[in-house]
Amino acid sequence: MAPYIKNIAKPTVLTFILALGVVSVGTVLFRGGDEATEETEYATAETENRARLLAEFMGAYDKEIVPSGNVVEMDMVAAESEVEIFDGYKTKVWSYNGQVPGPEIRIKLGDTLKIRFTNNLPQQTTIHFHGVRVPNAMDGVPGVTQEPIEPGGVFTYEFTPKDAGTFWFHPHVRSSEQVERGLFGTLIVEDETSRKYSQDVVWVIDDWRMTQDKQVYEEFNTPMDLMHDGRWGNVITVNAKQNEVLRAKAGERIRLRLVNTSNARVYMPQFKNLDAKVIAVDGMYVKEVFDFGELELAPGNRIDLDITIPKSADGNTFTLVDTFGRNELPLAQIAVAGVLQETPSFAFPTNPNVPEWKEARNASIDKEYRLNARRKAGAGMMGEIEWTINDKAYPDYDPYTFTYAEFNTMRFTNESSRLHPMHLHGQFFKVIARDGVPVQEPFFRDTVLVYPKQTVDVALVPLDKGLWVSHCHILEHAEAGMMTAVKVE
Ligand SMILES: [Cu+2]
Repeated sequence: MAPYIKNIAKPTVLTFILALGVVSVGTVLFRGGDEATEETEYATAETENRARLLAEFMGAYDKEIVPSGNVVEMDMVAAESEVEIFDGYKTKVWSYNGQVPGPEIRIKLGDTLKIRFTNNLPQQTTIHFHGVRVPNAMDGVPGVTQEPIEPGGVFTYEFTPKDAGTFWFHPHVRSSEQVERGLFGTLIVEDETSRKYSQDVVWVIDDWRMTQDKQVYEEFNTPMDLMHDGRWGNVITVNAKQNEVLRAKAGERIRLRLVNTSNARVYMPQFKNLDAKVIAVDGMYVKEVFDFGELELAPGNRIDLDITIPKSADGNTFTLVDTFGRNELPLAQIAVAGVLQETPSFAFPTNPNVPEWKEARNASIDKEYRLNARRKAGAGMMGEIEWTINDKAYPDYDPYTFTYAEFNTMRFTNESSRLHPMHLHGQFFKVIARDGVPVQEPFFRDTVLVYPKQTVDVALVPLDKGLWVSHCHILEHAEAGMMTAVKVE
């Protein structure tokens, strides 16, 4: 694997070293005494440490993608439609191409995806491709990267993904309503060299608040939703079914991709009596695989599993259960019938170049996001609340600037007593500490769950320039102001 930022990192390290010289000279000229010396030593150590952390990042992403010239073109229409989620009932939804989940788009790394999109909804909309490092103008954020697409309007999304993995897409206009009504789909970017899994399957996990007659409950952003952890529903579906079953043979090796498209519900999924290894998180391969079962799948998150069905399991059923809440909830099943004689054999796909960043603990925190809520100005005692980042509710925000291709750190400080899965567009980051205690997560993320009153420190080397929003992926919180933006330049 060629180091991705080979060309960038070397001059940048050099720049650090040059900067060091300037700092030392400046200090000697204008300040004197031990205090200044200590300060200088500290600054020197910090700068050198950051240079090493940046060097450690080299090669962490896929090699630089050269578009293959193969363009995958498709039409996509968002419109009102009906689907059968419950046997014998038609549920009114908003959907992409008449399907819920929307299309499972599969392309190969290097392919260019071109989507001619038509908005036949009664509202404005856009499409955001979650986790995909797209050119900024393709990021689908109204007022930031594009104008909203009016009812009847069209827009062409075209980009070449830079990373292989499991991604998904959804509107970024009134998303707490539009996603809940059924607007989401998946984008699978396959590796250039495919591995011979017996099956490669996506399970889209969604949570709905339905009425007795199996329709989407049409009050969105209720005061209760806003005050709590957003809209938690009463029906959980996998691929828009309540009883999704994956049929497999004993001995099969399956890549199973879990995607949480829920507005607000957090899962801690586990398989009962089935050994599954996590090979990717939020689309990106992990440094080394680990046992599945203790990783939250918060709204926006993806977890890719590598599962070998034991040869002895003919006739068995394995259930994926959610263990996040007090009661275990069954989500979907793998039903085993028959035996595959030869289990596919190959090494777990991993990315050994994910940096450990052990010394990130010694780097200072560059930016902080304080997450909180307040009553809206002029609202009464029972009035609406708004969710804030650094005391501002979107569209009011102060963008932070991150330096392109350098080591940056950021802290999410949750001052509230609610959950906030924080998502950053256009960049991957790595969690380096929780509540100030260094942690080792052997993977990058694009969304991290921040628990009440917790701080989560992350580090990133941004490689994609532009203005990128960062927001809580509890869509009701985002809709009520919990969104800001960072500039990468
Ligand atoms: Cu939130």
